[in-house]
Amino acid sequence: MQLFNKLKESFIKTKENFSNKLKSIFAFFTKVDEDFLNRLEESLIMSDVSVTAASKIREKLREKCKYDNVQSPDEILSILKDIIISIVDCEIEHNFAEKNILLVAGINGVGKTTTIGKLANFYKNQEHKILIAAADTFRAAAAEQLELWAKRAECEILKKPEGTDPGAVVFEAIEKLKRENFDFLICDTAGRLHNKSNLMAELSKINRIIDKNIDNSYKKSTFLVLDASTGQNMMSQVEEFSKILNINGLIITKLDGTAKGGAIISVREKFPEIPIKYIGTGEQIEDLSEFDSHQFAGSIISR
Ligand SMILES: Nc1nc2c(ncn2[C@@H]2O[C@H](COP(=O)(O)OP(=O)(O)OP(=O)(O)O)[C@@H](O)[C@H]2O)c(=O)[nH]1
Ligand SMILES: [Mg+2]
Repeated sequence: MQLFNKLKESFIKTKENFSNKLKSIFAFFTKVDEDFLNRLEESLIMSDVSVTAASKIREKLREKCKYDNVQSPDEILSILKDIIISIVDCEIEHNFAEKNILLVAGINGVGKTTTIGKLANFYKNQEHKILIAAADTFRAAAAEQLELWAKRAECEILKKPEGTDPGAVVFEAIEKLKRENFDFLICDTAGRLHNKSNLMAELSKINRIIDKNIDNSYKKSTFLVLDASTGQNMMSQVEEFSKILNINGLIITKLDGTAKGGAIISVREKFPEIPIKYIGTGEQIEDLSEFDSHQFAGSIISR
């Protein structure tokens, strides 16, 4: 319950944004007609829901209301909530593999390093033995920032001097992972290099090194971190990184500070095959939650 309240708080700006718009639609409400559906669609689009997703929601709502002869605003909201759940729903993974490698990618400043600290803490609390690899060797002090997180989470880190080949860091970390029997290796990566093609080439190389040096007794997952405050821009980031990486999950950060949480619906509608694994709801180590579609929809849709 406490967690749910905390999550609700994190979505407060998105919720305000949504509910203010819904209120103004329902102020003129008489029945579910074209005028009402148009207004609802518009207000979704103004809440960072993509045009495609908004029109899908509108059509589903129209069908359902016609079929069930729905009239009251409360019934409509409850249907709207279910439609949103059906779009954003993803499975939560309750059991982790015995040996895991997580590659964490994303553009600069989205929250990769912070999220790795939170993830390490999250897995550590479930009695797993964690190693973090500081494969962002480009930005000055990146490894030191990660080291602070490793200290907070009380887990080991492998770091090398600035400018070291990040592939070499990851290679060494994999050796250590095998030798010392860690349950998780989490690799931080750079968000910015000299230019974008360098960044993508470096990530591809790190990715290849991981694939070459593990057998299938390891479960490798590639997570893309996205900053919710960039709204629908998240979609082009998924597209870009998908060109070079097989992304297994998304982590959406900074939901606590933005009204653009509606963009989550757009992302899930556009990339239904890529689940949202975690959400970031603040700057502290415990501000990470597994993404839960019911909680998300319940937090943003209410009167
Ligand atoms: N409010 C809030 N801030 C966050 C969250 N996650 C990260 N931040 C902040 O975002 C800023 C950037 O975080 P980093 O973890 O350094 O981001 P990064 O992706 O590693 O950045 P680069 O290494 O430069 O590419 C920091 O000030 C974090 O405290 C979140 O969920 N909520
Ligand atoms: Mg970083």
